[in-house]
Amino acid sequence: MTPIENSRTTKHEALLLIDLQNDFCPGGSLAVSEGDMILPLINRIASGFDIVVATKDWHPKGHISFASRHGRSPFDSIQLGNGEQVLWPDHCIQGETGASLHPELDQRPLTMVLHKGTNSELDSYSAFLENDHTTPTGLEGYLRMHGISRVFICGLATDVCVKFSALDAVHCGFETYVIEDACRGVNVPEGSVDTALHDMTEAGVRCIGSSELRHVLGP
Ligand code: VGL
Ligand code: ZN
Repeated sequence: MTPIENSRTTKHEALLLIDLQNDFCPGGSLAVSEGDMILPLINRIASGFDIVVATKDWHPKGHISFASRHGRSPFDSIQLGNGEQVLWPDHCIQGETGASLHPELDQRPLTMVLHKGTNSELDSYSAFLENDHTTPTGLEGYLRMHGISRVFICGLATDVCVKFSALDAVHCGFETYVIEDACRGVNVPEGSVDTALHDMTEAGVRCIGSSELRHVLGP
């Protein structure tokens, strides 16, 4: 019997959709400029993959990354046990509307939804490891179980969770692509998105445009 081939991607490729949540889109508490504009493109890309993981930043109230917990202003940074922690406005609180996936995201292609940042005392930017760079989220095991060797990453925010996810993907040994035009960044301070793209490229991440995904999107 011939194998059933119903996808344009190979069996070894997965798509990671990072933090496409209301709070990171215009109107949200940590809105990324144009964060919602990438959703139509992401929906087109996702429909071509068999394995699609959506991550959700999913913080308890009073999370250690919230400026309000420390009586500080958003975007200040402080020293914590694991190094520098940027302080953010309260965002993506478990079960609240701000933490929901954006309504324009087509959820039908999703094969897994991963919640991260759930420990009130530890932040988690990367989809693979929490910010102690040790505690696994389980994503690596999920991808390996499905025989994945190549990952494509897009979403929010280029200079925070997309960046740390891509760096860890490389460290885990995945061939790693970031689809630049399917990402948007916080860009505080100004220039952070360019620095992130540079750092990712240095580390072995391939930063590409969605037009290079012809095998997924069609001609
Ligand atoms: C993120 C800041 C704080 C992100 C998450 O998803 O990029 N940024 N928490
Ligand atoms: Zn967060």
